[in-house]
Amino acid sequence: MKVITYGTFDLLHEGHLNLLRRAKALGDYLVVGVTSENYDRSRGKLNVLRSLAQRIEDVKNTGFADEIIVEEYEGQKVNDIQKYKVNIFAIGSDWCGKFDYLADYCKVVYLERTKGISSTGLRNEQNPVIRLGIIGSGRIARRFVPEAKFVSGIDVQGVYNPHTESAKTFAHACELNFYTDNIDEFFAKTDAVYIASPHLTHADYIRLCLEHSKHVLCEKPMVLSVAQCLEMFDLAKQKKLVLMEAIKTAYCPAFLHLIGIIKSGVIGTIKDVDASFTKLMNGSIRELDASQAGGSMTELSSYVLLPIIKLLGTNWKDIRFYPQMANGIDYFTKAIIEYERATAGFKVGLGVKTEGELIVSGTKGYAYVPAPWWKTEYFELRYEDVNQTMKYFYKFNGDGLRYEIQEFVNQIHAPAMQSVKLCKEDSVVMA
Ligand code: C2G
Repeated sequence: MKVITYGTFDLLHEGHLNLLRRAKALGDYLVVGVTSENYDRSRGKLNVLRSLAQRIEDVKNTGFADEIIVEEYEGQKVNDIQKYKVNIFAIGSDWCGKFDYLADYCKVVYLERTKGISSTGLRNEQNPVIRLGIIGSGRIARRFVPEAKFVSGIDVQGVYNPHTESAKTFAHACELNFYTDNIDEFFAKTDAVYIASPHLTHADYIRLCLEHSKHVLCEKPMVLSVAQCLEMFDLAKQKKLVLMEAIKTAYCPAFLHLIGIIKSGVIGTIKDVDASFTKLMNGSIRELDASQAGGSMTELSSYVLLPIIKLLGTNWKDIRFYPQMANGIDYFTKAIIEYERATAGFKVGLGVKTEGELIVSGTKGYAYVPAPWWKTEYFELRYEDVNQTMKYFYKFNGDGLRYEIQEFVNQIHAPAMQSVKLCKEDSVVMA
């Protein structure tokens, strides 16, 4: 009798051991499917601590598995059961009913789950839940709170705003534990801070947070000068704290895959990167207000610079801007960047609409990412021979902020590391 079971098996514990022991006892040959990192991410498990290789090793060391396979996609179970000629599918009782559809292929058994132990519990024991506070209570902050709920190990506790009424409304709407206009009270109740205040206040808040030993995730543009950027990162390093710029695309799985695949040479040598991001805005808002550092560049250039820097590096030779100005802000800017052996260009606008696409041109072909490329969900690799076109599909869950929040949590737990997804050098060039 062949039995199959599946799981992440993160921080392998007594519950997993009991499950594997009982599954094995149902027959005489046990196949264990261990979930891949990508599959876990796609099903919303963003918090797994051990790598796939480590988790496979852990399962192997239990001695219960006769064969270990990797589970990479939804729907794989049906294929595996047929491929491995499985008689029994076994899984813990927390999944009761969810896998009844497999009964068309083999017997389905739900084994009683071991009470009082879970990977989530162990993760929280290893790393106590981070109490996060938000500075600022505007539109971005409001989208952040529900997204943070998808990431375990972090809990949004409260909000600070010198305008008490705004903080109060925000805290009630987002069901937070507290709101305050007193920064000392705010710091006493938090371990880490998300800064979502107006651009010109970022630098002072970052400094203040770091001086109070708080990790910082700061909305883009983090700061508006190279000198300030270097100062902030130096201070973070000296205090052994995490400082991260919140550019959501940089942490999004599909965007990371796009960069990785292009870097692997599938379109030849990269010769040009062209990115566009425009968002029409009206009214008396911060984005259009010169006195609050508004304008297309400060609002949107972090996004378009991201693929350029990630693909062509930070050593550009020359950069030229062609802005369209009104009321002291650039409502549209086109820029051309020259590198030693490549070029790049971008368009950003708050008062001009363009197609928001990203095109990376190489000597063998090009990558085409349709609008909105900054919420990367789909891209194509295209060649002279149209029959060679490759299409890639992904999921971009919710507002997509959960990926940057997860990276922030990971960095806090491994503070010796700097995020490779968006590092100091990238932020400095953007500044
Ligand atoms: N388990 C258990 N008792 C616990 C914890 C987990 O019996 N206290 C069982 C789960 O029910 C599952 C297995 O151990 O059968 C692995 O659990 P996880 O690592 O949490 O993996 P899970 O997300 O349940 O993966 O395709 C993946 C599978 O659908 C399930």
